[in-house]
Amino acid sequence: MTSRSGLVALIGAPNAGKSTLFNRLLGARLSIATPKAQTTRLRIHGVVLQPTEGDDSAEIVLMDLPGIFGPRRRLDRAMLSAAWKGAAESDVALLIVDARTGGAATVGPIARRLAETAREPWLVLNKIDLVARPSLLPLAAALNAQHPFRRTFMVSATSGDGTADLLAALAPAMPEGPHLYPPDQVSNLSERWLAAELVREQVFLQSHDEVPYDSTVETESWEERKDGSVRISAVITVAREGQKAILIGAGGARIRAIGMRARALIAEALGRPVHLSLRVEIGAGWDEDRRRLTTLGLEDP
Ligand SMILES: Nc1nc2c(ncn2[C@@H]2O[C@H](COP(=O)(O)OP(=O)(O)OP(=O)(O)O)[C@@H](O)[C@H]2O)c(=O)[nH]1
Ligand SMILES: [Mg+2]
Repeated sequence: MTSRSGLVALIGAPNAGKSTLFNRLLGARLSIATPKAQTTRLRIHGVVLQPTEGDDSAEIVLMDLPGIFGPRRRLDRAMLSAAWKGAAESDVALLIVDARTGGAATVGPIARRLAETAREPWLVLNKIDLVARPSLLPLAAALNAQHPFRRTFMVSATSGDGTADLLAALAPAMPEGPHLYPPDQVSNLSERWLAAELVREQVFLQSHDEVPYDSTVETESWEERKDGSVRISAVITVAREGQKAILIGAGGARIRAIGMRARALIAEALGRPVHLSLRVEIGAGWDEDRRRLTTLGLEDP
């Protein structure tokens, strides 16, 4: 019996559906996904153990990565560098393309660089539930004509269509080697991080314009209680006074709504009752501050 283990990068333009596909392949909601672009900021690992013919189960370490876009801030550059680093380290790199925008100018440069960076780039057309079937083959052919991909898949991350085939193909493509994660660990993300990310997801869903992009969330304290529940406090940092007022809302209505929804999702993820308290602080320039980005896991120390 041979043991297989490998790293699989999910790379692509913002909003292509990388995190949704990551969660679907994993069968768990580990990475936050929203309709807004540039939701993912950190590299997140998720482990899938996939049976293979004749082998032990293959360990597929999926890496969800930030989307590729034109960087403006130090935060953006750190996100971009995390994405390309993930592609370079991967055994297989999946280029996730929104099938509705596949031919668009954003995909070409990403595909070109991926062909230079990654050992084994595969093409994955996502959101096939939103396009007419006959348009998929010409799109796959056009992208393959620009950059020959070893394999091409068509999936819907939301319906799950095609995703079992993708996992079945990934397993034998993993190199031989010992597993990287102990059997009881499915992610590199700690519970503290996950809690902060689930609060940030609600900030993305419940605020608009530049507010989500100017916000970051950190878990400040974590207290396990005797009754089996956990008391968590988190701080949302924004860039300006006006953004703080927006997030708090009239009479505190918005921050209460964010807290209520995030609390329910954190409790579901942790499998135990959660008390969550949130506060909002102003940290002008946090997205340009190297030390701050390092504590957020986004810049190498
Ligand atoms: N209809 C449909 N919607 C999808 C599919 N996959 C993702 N979406 C939606 O597309 C939006 C973006 O999804 P994400 O998974 O956050 O995209 P992402 O590529 O991780 O985006 P960034 O982290 O910003 O780079 C969300 O509203 C998803 O629900 C799909 O297969 N079909
Ligand atoms: Mg994402």
